[in-house]
Amino acid sequence: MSLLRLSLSTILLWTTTAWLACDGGLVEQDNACEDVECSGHGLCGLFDNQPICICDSGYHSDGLACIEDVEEDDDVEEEEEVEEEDDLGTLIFSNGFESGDLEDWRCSGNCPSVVNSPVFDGSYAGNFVLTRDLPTSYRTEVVVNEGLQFAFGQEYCITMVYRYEDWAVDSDAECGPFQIHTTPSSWDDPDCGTGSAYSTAPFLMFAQNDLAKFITYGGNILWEGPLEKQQWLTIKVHFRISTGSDGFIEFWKDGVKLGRVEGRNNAGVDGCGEPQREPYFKMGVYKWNWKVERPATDTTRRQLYIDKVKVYQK
Ligand SMILES: [Ca+2]
Repeated sequence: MSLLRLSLSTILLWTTTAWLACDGGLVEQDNACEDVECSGHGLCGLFDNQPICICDSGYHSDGLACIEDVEEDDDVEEEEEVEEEDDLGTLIFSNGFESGDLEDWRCSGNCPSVVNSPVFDGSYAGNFVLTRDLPTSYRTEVVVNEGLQFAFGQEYCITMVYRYEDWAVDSDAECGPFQIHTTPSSWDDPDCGTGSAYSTAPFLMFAQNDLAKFITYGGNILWEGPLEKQQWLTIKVHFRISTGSDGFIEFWKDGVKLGRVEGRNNAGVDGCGEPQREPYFKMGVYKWNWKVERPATDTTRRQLYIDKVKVYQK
């Protein structure tokens, strides 16, 4: 079967928390999904403040219908290909924590630490720990100090290495090891409100239960597989962010190409109708349900290591 779709558990998550940008952009439009039945094969969720169908596995959305997948899907290539030593482009950012500190990074929430064991490359790696009793109970992330944004219409490659360390199975999901975060113009507009301004991310990685997932714009799961702990994992993403039809995203894990999706992958306007600015790179752990006390699971700790982050422009 081709493109994997959102699981039922993720659908429930969507409807209860509206993880529109992996950033808690809760949109209160309870009526928007009224009378939307999704052909009986999915559930309605909000996306760019509009109802869409989040279809069951084996189905994909077509308007407000859920259509059964066929083996051949023009949008997605799922053949496994061994990564070629291709031209990644011009290196525009590289950090493997080799300064021994966070000199290239600015913390969002709690700061990670820099450790000398385990490392994938060189002498140091970033150690991202999130526990519920930290000053920020839901976020240990960093962004690039000088800013790292992705121009619309431009091709980039991101490569990075990460390692889930302490990651008990939890039905309550989180972003990690990275997300490409939208930049709504209305972010700081008090008339709009931060939550309302967000829209769905171009792509991000996500963990839930015992699965790791690579999720693209609109909530499509481009890849999901076992959440492999205590081993270094390598990913590469080749992409063009676009508010039009010429966007694409390709994803490799451990040298194996796992999918490609084409088309629009960033909203043209934010949740308050203002133009979107270029999205930016953010990495670490973001577990939005820990923002508030929820009757969820008893998991209290997340830890991952990150090393050898590189960004290329093609
Ligand atoms: Ca390193």
